[in-house]
Amino acid sequence: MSHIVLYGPPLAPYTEKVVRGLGLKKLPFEFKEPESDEDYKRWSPETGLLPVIEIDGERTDDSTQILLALDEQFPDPPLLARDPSVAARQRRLEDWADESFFWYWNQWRRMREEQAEYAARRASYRFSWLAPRTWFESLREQVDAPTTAPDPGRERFLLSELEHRMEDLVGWLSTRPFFYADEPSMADLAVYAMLLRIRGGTFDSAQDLLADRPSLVRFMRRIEDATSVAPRDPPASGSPATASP
Ligand SMILES: N[C@@H](CCC(=O)N[C@@H](CS)C(=O)NCC(=O)O)C(=O)O
Repeated sequence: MSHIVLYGPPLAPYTEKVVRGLGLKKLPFEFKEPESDEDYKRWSPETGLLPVIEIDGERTDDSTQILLALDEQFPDPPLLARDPSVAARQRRLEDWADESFFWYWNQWRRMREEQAEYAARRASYRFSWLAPRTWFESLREQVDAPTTAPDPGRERFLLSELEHRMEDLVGWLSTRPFFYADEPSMADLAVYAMLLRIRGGTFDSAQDLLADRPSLVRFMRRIEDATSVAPRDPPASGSPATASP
């Protein structure tokens, strides 16, 4: 029996993908969660990114490469369909899920940061009029004064984009239990990890848009059953485990 250690932030979608892959293959593993920036550098000296897996002392980074390495060493059940054209579609979908989640997460986080910064500047500007100040401080206040408020349409735009991506998934899943196949693949694990963040509230009301799509809700349940891991929904708000997903 191989000794497997998985290093990663527990709530990150990339870690989730790998946890589910190990669950699908019924491979026991030890889990190590980073506690500092140093852990990222120590466990992943080349990129500083986690997850990283260690199989009998050999380390692999990047969730996609990790799943491919697991598939090579523990081929049953496979994480890609035997039919090469189906496998190619699964690889593309897996990549799409990782990349699109990353894009939405960055946009969403930037929007929230800008909103918080604007609110803080407005509050401090308002109260600054009460305090005595020098001409230089007065000048700086003019420069620092909050100008335009963040565009309220941005949130609506991102939510409607997320809704379109969910509609894409509904169409691609169609009536199949998993994407393009009857058995789960690495594409399903990546999509599941992305949907889990949505279900957990990372994108606020996008969780209602997901709940309104029963085929995706059932898909998530099928993955939870197939991977023998209980749902690991993230907390209702906040970041997915670290500064970046
Ligand atoms: N493409 C990589 C992305 C991994 C990644 O972005 N990991 C994040 C945590 S979810 C990370 O390590 N961030 C640390 C940093 O940005 O310094 C994968 O699929 O594993």
